[in-house]
Amino acid sequence: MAWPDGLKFYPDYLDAAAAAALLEDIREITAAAPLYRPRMPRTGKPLSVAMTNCGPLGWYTDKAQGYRYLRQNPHTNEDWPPIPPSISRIWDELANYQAAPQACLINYYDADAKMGMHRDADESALDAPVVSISLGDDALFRVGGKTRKGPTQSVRLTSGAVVVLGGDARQVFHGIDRIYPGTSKLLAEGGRFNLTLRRVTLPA
Ligand code: MD3
Ligand code: FE
Repeated sequence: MAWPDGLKFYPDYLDAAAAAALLEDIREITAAAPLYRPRMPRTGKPLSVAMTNCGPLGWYTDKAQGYRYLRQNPHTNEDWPPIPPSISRIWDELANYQAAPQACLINYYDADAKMGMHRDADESALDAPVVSISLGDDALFRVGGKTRKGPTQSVRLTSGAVVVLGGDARQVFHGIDRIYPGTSKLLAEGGRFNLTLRRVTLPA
């Protein structure tokens, strides 16, 4: 089975020094906008992944209002921290899009966290790619097609890997089946960060 059209995989995009520098920037962001446990719409069931954001918009979910993008962090009532150059440069290098990213969702996976198969559909700018950056422990990423049925394939995402999901791949089902604890020494506490850079609204 071939990769979905528009999925580009860069396994070793960041070297160890670049990954460490990016992690320092993530530490500053999580100091200002601490990781929280998002909750599913309606049920209020917590996700196993902890999240925060940087950028003008942040992806958020809670029981009462469900999935949406917010200009301010409901936990601090402040703007989300800005996207640092260590992150925005990766969009500039790979996204091939005429406008800047508006949201950088920061996911943190501990040894037991996973993310079920889903599509990212809360953005209007579906012509823009999503750029994903992995740091820390390896993860088993699963990608399918545009419907929930049908074949899937899996790839192990290692620290420093970048995936660009554009074109048809922008709307495919995907998820994280598991983390491989202890496979990276980058995070002292273990686990994995994944950053996804997103354009939310259509550029003017
Ligand atoms: C394919 N994150 O935050 S990144 C997410 O590793 C998300 O944390 C996973 O799925 C993670 O929504 C996977 C790879 C990825 C991200 C966004 C996509 C794949 C995608 C959007 C559309 C299609
Ligand atoms: Fe996703």
